[in-house]
Amino acid sequence: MGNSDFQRMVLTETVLPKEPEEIFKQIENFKELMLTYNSAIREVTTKLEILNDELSLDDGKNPIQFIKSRVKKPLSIVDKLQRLGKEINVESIMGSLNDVAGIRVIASFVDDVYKIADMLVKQDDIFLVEAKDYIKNPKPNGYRSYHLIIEVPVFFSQKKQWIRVEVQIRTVAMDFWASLEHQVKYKKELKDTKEIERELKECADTIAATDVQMMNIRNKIDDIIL
Ligand code: 0O2
Repeated sequence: MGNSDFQRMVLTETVLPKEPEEIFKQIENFKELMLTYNSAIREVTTKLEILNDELSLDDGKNPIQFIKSRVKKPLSIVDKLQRLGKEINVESIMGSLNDVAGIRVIASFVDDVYKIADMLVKQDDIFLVEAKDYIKNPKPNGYRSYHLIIEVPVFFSQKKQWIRVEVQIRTVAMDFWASLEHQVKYKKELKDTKEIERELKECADTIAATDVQMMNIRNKIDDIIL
């Protein structure tokens, strides 16, 4: 994400500070905020990588397949704040948005999703704001994933700041499904999506059953090996 996006946004009609000094102040504040969110992502990613390495020492298996992360794009931030009827400024971003820093953890098996979530929130420098279990309670469209909103302390030379990070944890199969379904939501050219939605729901249920079956097979293999 480029700061130039934000500069363009500030200088166009989206956000209209009155004075040039105000424009530069906003750009500087925004750059600092994005650095903070990036730092929070790095911290949480490192925590997850350490957990993954430690767990793989036990049995040579990695509960985490891979980790993706992103900081929300400036225009998406503005869109969301406007939808929420909030002002467009740093305080609003920090106070109203949970997902400016987003991490997606792709786990091997369903029980790994819970293991990873549990180990992360147990750490004493993590504050759990909210957990949503869309695996036990899937969305009506079939979406499954485990969501955490956490706060982590980010240390700078002069201050410590608690920063919110959204962590989505799901299996490879759930992630595959969500990527395709996301396109249906955001592709405006797609008009009549009823049949696609029905098929996606069917796939989501098949995937959920397969995920459980795969976990059971892994358990059987483990029992034989032990
Ligand atoms: P994007 O483009 O992925 O960032 P909130 O974010 O708290 O205002 P909500 O609905 O209370 O919104 O939070 P929730 O349900 O935890 O969903 C947050 C994110 O989860 C979404 O962010 C998506 O990334 C993902 N998600 C939730 N539901 C679905 C779904 O039905 N399908 C897919 N593919 N992803 C979903 P954004 O900002 O909506 O989208």
